[in-house]
Amino acid sequence: MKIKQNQIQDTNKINLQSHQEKFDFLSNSLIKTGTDVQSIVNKLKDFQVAIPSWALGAGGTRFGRFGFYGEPSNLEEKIDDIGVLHSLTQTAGAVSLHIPWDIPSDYAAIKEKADALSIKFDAVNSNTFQDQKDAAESYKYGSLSNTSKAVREQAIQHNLDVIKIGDKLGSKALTVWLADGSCFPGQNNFQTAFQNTQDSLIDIYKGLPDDWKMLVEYKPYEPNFYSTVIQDWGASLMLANGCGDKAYTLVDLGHHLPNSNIEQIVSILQLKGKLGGFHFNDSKYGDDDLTVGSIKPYALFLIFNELVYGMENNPQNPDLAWMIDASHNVKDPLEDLIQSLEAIQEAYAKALLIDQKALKAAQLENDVVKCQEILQGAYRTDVRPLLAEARLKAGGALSPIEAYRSLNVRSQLITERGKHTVATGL
Ligand code: AOS
Ligand code: ZN
Ligand code: ZN
Ligand code: ZN
Repeated sequence: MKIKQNQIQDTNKINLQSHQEKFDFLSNSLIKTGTDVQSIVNKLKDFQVAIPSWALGAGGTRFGRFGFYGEPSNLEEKIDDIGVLHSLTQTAGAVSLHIPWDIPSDYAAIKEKADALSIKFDAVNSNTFQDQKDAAESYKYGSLSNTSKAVREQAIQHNLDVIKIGDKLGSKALTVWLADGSCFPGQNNFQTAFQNTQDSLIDIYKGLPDDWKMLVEYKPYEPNFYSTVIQDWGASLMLANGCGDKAYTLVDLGHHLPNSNIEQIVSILQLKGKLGGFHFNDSKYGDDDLTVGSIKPYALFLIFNELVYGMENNPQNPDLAWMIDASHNVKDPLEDLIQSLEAIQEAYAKALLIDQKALKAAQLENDVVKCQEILQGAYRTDVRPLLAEARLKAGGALSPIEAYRSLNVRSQLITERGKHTVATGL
């Protein structure tokens, strides 16, 4: 399944005139307020978000899983699916692989396929939260933090293997997310678990190529429900600092206790040059992994406000690895990812509309009302014509969901792959 340029252009024809009217109206009114519309459109065009290889099939919960027809059942098909997303949205130009779910059988062939679809290999993810077939040691009681040296060594070696696999594909970062922790008070010695994790991460770090980054993800709970070794950004930052300059904190939006001020975390990490990566999703309760922007779009906008500020003012912070970390229980995964990509671009565009100079001035005058007006003025603008314009310029669809449906992508995938396929993943 591959979408051709002329198919996209055909679907765009129906909406072209109304898009032009909407875009002209918006850009004329923005230009009057001194906004550089072209530069915003260009920034949107350049913004690429990695799709994780495990988000292309239906997820599930411990209560069950409802499959989705025509799911990709191997890495080639997963990359094909991302190709579909990228050709429609022009925003999904990268894949984030999960090892061992996605070990390529033929590296040259996979690279060629990804190249042909303009897809890059972003951060690679290790997995020490599941026992692998024929593994000598079990991660039941932890991996990098385990009290057993043999378990820790196995987990370290797995991460080193993941780096080697990623290196062959052109990845430049390793994301480490640990399920390590404890389910009951007294089960673990917090200090021993943390120190073991630090020492193990240092061993992995030693195997990191010079131009690579290590991204340390944190999460307050689940699957362990009493304590998690890397519970928050503070723990992640300490571990990253303990490793060295190439180690950074990774923020997953779903990995905070309720009402955490994520935008502030993001801001301070950038100030310290230590924000390395981002997992987008949305949630009402915890790590719900729902469609980006579906529950708390204003919070997402405030986070993007800090990201935009950081990208402009914090040269000490590197370029970030952007990824969607979502799970799909009831939606077509590809439609869900299209919605997420749209929500990310929308929040980014609104943040780019913020008049930073005026905001600074209002802050210096302690004009609290004005500060709020500036943020909310940007937030309340309907920026969708800017997104559509960026997609149009890049060769994408004016309305990706409409195009996906009118091109009957899912039914073609079912015809090609059959109904009862299962994607490897969560
Ligand atoms: C788990 O909760 C984390 O969000 C991870 O980033 C990710 O979902 C996992 O590593 C899947 O491989
Ligand atoms: Zn994540
Ligand atoms: Zn998560
Ligand atoms: Zn998540």
